[in-house]
Amino acid sequence: MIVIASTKPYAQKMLLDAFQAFAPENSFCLPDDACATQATTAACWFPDMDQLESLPDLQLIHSMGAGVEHLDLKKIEYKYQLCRIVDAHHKQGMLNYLHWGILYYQRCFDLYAHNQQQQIWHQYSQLSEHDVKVGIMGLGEIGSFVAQKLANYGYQISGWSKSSKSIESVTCYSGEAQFEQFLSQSQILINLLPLTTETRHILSNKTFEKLPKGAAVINSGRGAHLNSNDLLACLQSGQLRGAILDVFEQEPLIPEHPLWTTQNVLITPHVASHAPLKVVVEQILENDKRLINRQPLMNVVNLQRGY
Ligand code: NDP
Ligand code: OXD
Repeated sequence: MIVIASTKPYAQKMLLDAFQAFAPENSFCLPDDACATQATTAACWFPDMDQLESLPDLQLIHSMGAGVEHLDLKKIEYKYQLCRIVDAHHKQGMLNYLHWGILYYQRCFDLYAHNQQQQIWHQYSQLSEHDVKVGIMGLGEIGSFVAQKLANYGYQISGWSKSSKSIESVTCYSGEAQFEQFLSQSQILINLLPLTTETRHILSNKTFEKLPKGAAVINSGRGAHLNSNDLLACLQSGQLRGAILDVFEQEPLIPEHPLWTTQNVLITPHVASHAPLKVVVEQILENDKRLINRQPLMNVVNLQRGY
């Protein structure tokens, strides 16, 4: 039995609709239903952990997305297993979003949008993929896929991760010691890190000042990776050319936030990529089945690392 658990009304509705559409009848319930006492797995997005802790048979907390920072890992540790979604469509969706973002700068669409407001007709030179240096922070399930595909398109790709990696046609850096060298190669910096205590506010002055002057930033990791005051200052000074932001510390982004109206900032509402809901439901059901049959679970999160 799966219990659907989100404190966010939009996510609770989305999950309930998805389970109604794709799961067998009587295989899921809401936390207040009587059958929630039989739930072995919780499908979660910002769940109420106190409520979940009162369910006697619960063993598995399952994120409905790739990220798990919306969960209180301290409460999960030692008590529950934790799994997340890993999916091919999800990776492809992110590749599409990031390729669009790279082209936006590569082909100067940011400059043409600006020029249009002033009725300026000016043609910029056309860069090829080989002329564009892209740096990807995070070489996990999604980052390594994106890095490999973009390298195949002909971009000069560097990647940065915690442990060292080897990916064909991608220059791989790892750890604090190689971060600066990685940044110095990144005309377009993409963030695909998970949010942990180590990566919070990693997109700050200290990072931006090590990028080549006029670099662009695309944040499709998490909002709290970004120090938005530092971003605004670096856009103002010209250290950064622009930013594409998909994720925010508070979502939805509040109406009065200066990012909405800053020149050279392009905002999307946490849509860089979503796994299809059918896949989300199928993976959660499959993991619940494996749990009950005492088989190894898919896409287990390492609770010590926090991702
Ligand atoms: P993974 O857990 O598979 O990969 C995480 C990567 O980040 C790994 O390569 C890891 O290094 C690296 N990393 C973690 N901590 C550090 C650190 N301190 N220093 C350097 N590298 C580090 O995650 P996914 O690829 O599946 O997803 C990444 C994130 O993308 C998600 O957590 C989520 O926040 C975001 N996301 C956003 C979406 C959106 O629509 N905006 C959609 C999907 C995901 P190592 O390999 O050495 O462990
Ligand atoms: C996420 C997702 O973690 O959509 O953002 O999977």
